Amino acid sequence: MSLRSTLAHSFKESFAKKIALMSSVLFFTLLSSLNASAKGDLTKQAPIEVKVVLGDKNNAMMFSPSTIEFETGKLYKLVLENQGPVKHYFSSDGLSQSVLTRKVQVNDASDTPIAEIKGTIREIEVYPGFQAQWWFVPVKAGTFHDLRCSIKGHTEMGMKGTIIIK
Ligand SMILES: [Cu+2]
Repeated sequence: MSLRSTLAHSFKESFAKKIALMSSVLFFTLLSSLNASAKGDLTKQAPIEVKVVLGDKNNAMMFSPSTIEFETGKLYKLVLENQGPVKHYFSSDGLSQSVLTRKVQVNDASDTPIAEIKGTIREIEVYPGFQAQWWFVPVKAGTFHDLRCSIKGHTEMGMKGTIIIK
């Protein structure tokens, strides 16, 4: 090999090495930015399940528990289960204005999802013997004494509660 071709060869080699290095740097930068966006998406966490029972078999007008606590930045799957013989609402303006809703999910009797509702939710009506799931991330702290069932007379008979977001 002449000196010129040796130089050309080593130049080619180092150029190829540089390209390989640059593309692996690019690849890892891309990978870590993908990771960062997955970590940054608060709606993609494993949900914390919280269950609230509406009414009971003796037709008591209550939420159980009637004080419900959440923390900002965590994903919740709030399961609203109506155990009473009449329909009930779960309604809190304070909660609805302090969360980012991912979805409301309704499952059939075999627990297969049959509907997902997306958008801002203000209140949810649950029929006797059924449940609905409200998936949300609280984004604002506060204490709200406005949880109630908005069916005529139910709030007055005790169907009310408090929501605390820390
Ligand atoms: Cu009610």
